[in-house]
Amino acid sequence: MDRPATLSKEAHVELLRKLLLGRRFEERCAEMYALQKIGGFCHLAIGQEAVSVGAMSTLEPDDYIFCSYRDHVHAIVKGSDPGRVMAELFGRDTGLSHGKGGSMHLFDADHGILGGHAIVGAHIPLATGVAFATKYESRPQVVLCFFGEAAVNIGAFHESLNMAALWKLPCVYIVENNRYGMGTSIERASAIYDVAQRACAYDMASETVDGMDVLAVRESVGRAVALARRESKPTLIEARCYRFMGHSMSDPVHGHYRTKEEVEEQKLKDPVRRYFQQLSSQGIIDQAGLEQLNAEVRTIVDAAVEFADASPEPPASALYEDVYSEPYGPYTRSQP
Ligand SMILES: Cc1ncc(C[n+]2csc(CCOP(=O)(O)OP(=O)(O)O)c2C)c(N)n1
Ligand SMILES: [Mg+2]
Repeated sequence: MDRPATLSKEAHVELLRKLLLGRRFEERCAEMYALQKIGGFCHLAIGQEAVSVGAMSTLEPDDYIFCSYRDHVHAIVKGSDPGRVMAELFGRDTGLSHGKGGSMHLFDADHGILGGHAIVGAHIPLATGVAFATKYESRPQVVLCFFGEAAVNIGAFHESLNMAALWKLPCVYIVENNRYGMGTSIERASAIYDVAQRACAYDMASETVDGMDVLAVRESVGRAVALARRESKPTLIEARCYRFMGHSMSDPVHGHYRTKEEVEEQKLKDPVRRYFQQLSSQGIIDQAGLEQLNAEVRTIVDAAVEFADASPEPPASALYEDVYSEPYGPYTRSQP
């Protein structure tokens, strides 16, 4: 793909830096999981980073995102402190959710990150509701809602898309189609494989994009975000990508549902290496520049691990905190 004129050399390098940060952060998560520093479920997005990095590069800082349990890279790229993300994974009090949410429930309202959701597709109506709220209150924010291709067969997906199209809501639905829902391929679970086609039922704009190409994702989501921001209209984007690891850290990389050859073939499209090669062929960065970026992000990841490891666990009394929410914000009714 040609380099879009709108991106400066620095902006290209920044995109590559974010891809590298996501990759190095999650490689370290895998190590920390093996060392039992991280417990519970842990789903890595290694191989899929171009979707979140490309999509988020089109946002303003106060825009909102919702995502599934495969959420570490999304949170960091949207602005969460990597140390607080790692601390959450470690179950520490300094974590984004005070160690009570864990890997699947990263939440950082200050950066517009409204979860981290473990129930497949459950956040699609929530994202639709927040898009409704921004429109209702005439606020300029848009919402990006990320989910896997297995979520498009649940009822809430269809109910949400119908309402978003009917009420013209500023929501961009981004399907991270990595071809598998745990060990079930899309061919075994879905009547149609062309996920973007689902938008036709709701007369909604849609695009299919190569989710292993960060610039292609950026362009596609950029169009959708502009449509949402200027005309308050939703879009469904299918980003075709691939996860290089197992479904979660407790699953094998290949399992019985895909072959080693398939994984190796997909790794040839590694979005991080591919973008580096693209930039290096254009003279934007060389091997030494890549090594410097890698050193920079490794320092950030090292510091995140140190911070998490040195942080205290939440006190036992925290079990009783945040169970019920206090009423707040513009919807709070005055108490009698
Ligand atoms: C409602 C619901 N049903 C089943 C599960 C168990 N489950 C966890 S992840 C997953 C697969 C989801 O696949 P996909 O949406 O493609 O996302 P990916 O893991 O590939 O990112 C399933 C079935 C769940 N969490 N929620
Ligand atoms: Mg999937």
